[in-house]
Amino acid sequence: MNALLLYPEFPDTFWSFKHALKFIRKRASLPPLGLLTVAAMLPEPWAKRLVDVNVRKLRAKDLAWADVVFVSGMIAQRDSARELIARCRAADKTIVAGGPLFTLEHGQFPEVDHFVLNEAEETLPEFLRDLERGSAQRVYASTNFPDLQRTPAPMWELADLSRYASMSLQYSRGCPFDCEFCNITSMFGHRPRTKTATRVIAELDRLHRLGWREAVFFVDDNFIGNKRALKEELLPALIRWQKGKPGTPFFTEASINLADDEELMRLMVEAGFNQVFVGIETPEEASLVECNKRQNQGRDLVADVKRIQRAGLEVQGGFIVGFDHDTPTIFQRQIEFIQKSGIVTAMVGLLQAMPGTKLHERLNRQGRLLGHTTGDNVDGTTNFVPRMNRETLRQGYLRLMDHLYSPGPYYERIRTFLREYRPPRISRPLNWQSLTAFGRANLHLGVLGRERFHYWRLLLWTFLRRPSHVSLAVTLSIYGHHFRRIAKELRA
Ligand code: B12
Ligand code: SF4
Repeated sequence: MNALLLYPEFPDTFWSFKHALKFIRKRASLPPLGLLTVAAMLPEPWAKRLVDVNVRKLRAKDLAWADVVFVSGMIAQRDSARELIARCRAADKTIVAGGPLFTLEHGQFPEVDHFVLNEAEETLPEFLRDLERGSAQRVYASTNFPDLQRTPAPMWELADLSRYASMSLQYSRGCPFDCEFCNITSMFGHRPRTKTATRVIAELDRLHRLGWREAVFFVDDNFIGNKRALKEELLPALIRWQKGKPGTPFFTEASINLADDEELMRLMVEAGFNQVFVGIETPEEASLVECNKRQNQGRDLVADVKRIQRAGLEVQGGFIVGFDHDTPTIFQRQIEFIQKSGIVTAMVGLLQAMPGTKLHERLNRQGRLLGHTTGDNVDGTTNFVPRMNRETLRQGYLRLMDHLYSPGPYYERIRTFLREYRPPRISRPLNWQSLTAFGRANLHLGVLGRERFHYWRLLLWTFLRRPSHVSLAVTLSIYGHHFRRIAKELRA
């Protein structure tokens, strides 16, 4: 059996990092870990091939080779998934679909032969058994949350690693919190399920053997869901693993209560973590209550962010506007908050109601739903009737994005952040990729770019005041270039 694993294209958005990836000559930020994991669960004798359309085109000869096509994707990849499925259908291939898009919307893909939904550890074995017997059903679904001990190491060897900026690896699934707009708990449950430290180290060893020496993203929903396991098992194991190696930087996602635990932050930094994405959402307390973001309520969020930065972790922040309690003052308040906190990579989205969330249920009850979500909350659209006037919300959002990413405020934020940030424990030797990226940044940002004055001023400031952060300052300047381009496209 020849199994083709197919990953649809992402739209060009803030998260695609497309305009930044060009500086390091990469095609995508991360490989499709779900498909690589599914590949490892398929029978060993099957031949497997991955086509990630973000990295290379799907060719007719790939389809001719395949007996069965396994398609994955998120809602944001819906359009590309449709196109790819139509091509597979035209080539008369058996199509099997799974992953978040299909788990939530399988009713909308009549051309797909088999849906293997939810977590593949639960549903795939039964499908494979039925397929072998010639009695495969149309839909396999499950409400169980499997033990991650059953998850095999992903088959990274199927991906052309050189095309990606970072690799991803998963330690846990699930989150103890219950934010109204988030579908993580309905998809993966409240109880964080973790792999053992031994398993994670084996996966890292595998990546290392494949020659991977760049950053690794722990794609956990909330990395600190089980603090005890982290402190006693995983982080000490990662610290030992890093010893004697040039140093692999790690990054992840965590809730703001990370700021309360000095020991945890110290261990994470020692283990090689230098970046963490935190859902901050809003400085408006009433909106935090509205969306049940308990862990963010009643706190000095700016002070929390600074504490994490001082520990040696760059904070990337997720922010939302469009809550029922937001008034037109929210845009300026978000700007002030973000500038003060020095969160350089601030992903501000318009609230969208994703299927499977409590928000979706509430808006449905209130008769306010307008249709499908695009699945990409930074594209300036929303799928429900907001309390704020719709046009005021959209215009306020566009102004907020323009302001945050225009050169003045953006470069100012980098300085605010670098003043606070402690040098990371894992320092990377300069390599050819960083040197050429530096050359390209000097040309595109320092000579051709509208931001040239800000760019050179930042480099001079960093060189004099924070010399160990010059390369980070260049990286953040490159991200800024991407964000500005996307903000411009958003307005167009
Ligand atoms: C890593 C990640 C990313 C990476 C993706 C990199 C990549 N190439 O895959 C990046 C950072 C780019 C990203 C971006 C976005 N993401 Co994202 N992301 C994740 C995250 C944290 C982990 C995904 C992962 O790798 N998991 C590990 C693997 C092993 O699990 P898995 O993919 O779920 O696969 C399992 C099953 O789903 C199943 N499976 C998966 N595929 C298939 C296929 C077949 C055939 C079968 C049988 C089974 C199967 O088997 C696997 C093993 O059980 C998830 C959260 C989560 N826990 O899933 C969100 C998540 C997938 N992202 C989400 C969203 C919304 C986004 C954005 C749209 C964010 C935004 N602000 O709008 C953007 C979209 C990108 C863009 N516009 O450019 C949502 C998706 C919701 C949905 N239903 O579509 C999630 C679930 C988080 C959330 N609740 O908000 N994301
Ligand atoms: S803390 Fe994050 S992952 Fe957990 S429920 Fe809230 S938004 Fe979702």
